[in-house]
Amino acid sequence: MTDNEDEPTLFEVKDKHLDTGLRGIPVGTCRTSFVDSIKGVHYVGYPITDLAEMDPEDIIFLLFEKRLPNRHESQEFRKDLAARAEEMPAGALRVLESLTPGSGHPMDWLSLGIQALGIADTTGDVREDGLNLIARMPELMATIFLLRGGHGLPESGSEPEKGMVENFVHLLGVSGKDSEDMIRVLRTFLVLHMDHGGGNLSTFSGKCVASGKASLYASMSSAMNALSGPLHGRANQSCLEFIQRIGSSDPDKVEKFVRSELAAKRPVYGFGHAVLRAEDPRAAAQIALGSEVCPDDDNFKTVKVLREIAPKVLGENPKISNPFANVDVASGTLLHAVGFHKPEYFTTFFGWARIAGISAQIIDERKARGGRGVPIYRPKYIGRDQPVQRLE
Ligand code: HAX
Repeated sequence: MTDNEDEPTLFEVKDKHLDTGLRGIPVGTCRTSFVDSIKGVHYVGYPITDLAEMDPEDIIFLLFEKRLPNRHESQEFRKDLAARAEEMPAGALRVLESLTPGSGHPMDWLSLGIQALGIADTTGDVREDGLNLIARMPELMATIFLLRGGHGLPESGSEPEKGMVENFVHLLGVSGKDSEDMIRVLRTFLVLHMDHGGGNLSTFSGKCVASGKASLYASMSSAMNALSGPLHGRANQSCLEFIQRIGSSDPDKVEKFVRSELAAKRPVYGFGHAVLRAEDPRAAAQIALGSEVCPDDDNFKTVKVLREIAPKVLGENPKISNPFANVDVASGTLLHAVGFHKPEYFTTFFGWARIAGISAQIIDERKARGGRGVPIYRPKYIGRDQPVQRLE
């Protein structure tokens, strides 16, 4: 691993590690978060459950500055984000108006919207661009929701001083009692999804592209494309669809359903993880929130029963490294319960959240090596099955 004999060997790459998607192979350092296989993700050392109820803006500050803000800093940071949102080059989003409502997947619209904002307003400074994009996400998200639904551009003017989530809900035209639970669930959703170490596919992809000195917007658009895959961010959409297919909270029926899905070689959504080896604390946090916000929701009742039954059934198969609930087990159910009825939009919330963590990690990588930055990514691939051929 290292030419320097004084340094410990971190990992010896063997033939069996090739073609495994870099599983477990150390490639860098991450200052924003780490994932403990039992205790889950920690942001800058804080366990995620300690942060779940905090303001999303304060958590963005934490990921960028590597410390929580004091009250004054928190207020100033929110003002800064609001000012950046006011400067949004909203005309750039007209490109989304040219798309047919309902066409494609919302993640494709998100990726395109980010590129459009970048075309209009890249400063070239990844920190500036990251903060600008974070500040402008509520309006971009609301624009995507409304245009895709055939409702035209947001009618209510943007009010970024309300807060990011509050402004998004306001731009959707939701107000009063209906907006309260929506805001509560979305704020927690954003905090829980902002970062998850350095090696998850979307974060890694964003940093890879950024390492070639691409702009923050181009890097983030690539990250969103990576997130859109059904094995990655789009799993939260599949999870709600899975829960709705169960359609019962009768324990016997739930168990029968889980067994029949496994027999049909289909995934039991909301369970298992590549790194975690216990229930994801983000699942527990969302189930606790659901018990307050939507205890009588039918999907939520199914989630609670599934959380008990699925680990027992999955645990019978020794091949499955982690039979416990993951972050996606309840997130879609909560979003549905507070009024977001179309699961295909759920991954855009994940993307919105992740922009904070990925931006912070890109900034950190640009500062590495005394400001020279992490060099352009270039892992090694071993040539195989390619005998030298000479032209006659
Ligand atoms: N249902 C059915 N089979 C499962 C399973 C589950 N929940 N979890 C693991 N397995 C299977 C795997 O498919 C794999 O089978 P093969 O050997 O035939 O390939 C075997 O058990 C061993 O898998 P593993 O080592 O325990 O887990 P992986 O790292 O390969 O996979 C996954 C991790 C999250 C992809 C997997 O657990 C899964 O498919 N879960 C269901 C889908 C889901 O909830 N995804 C969201 C994950 C959260 C996340 O990261 N979101 O971004």
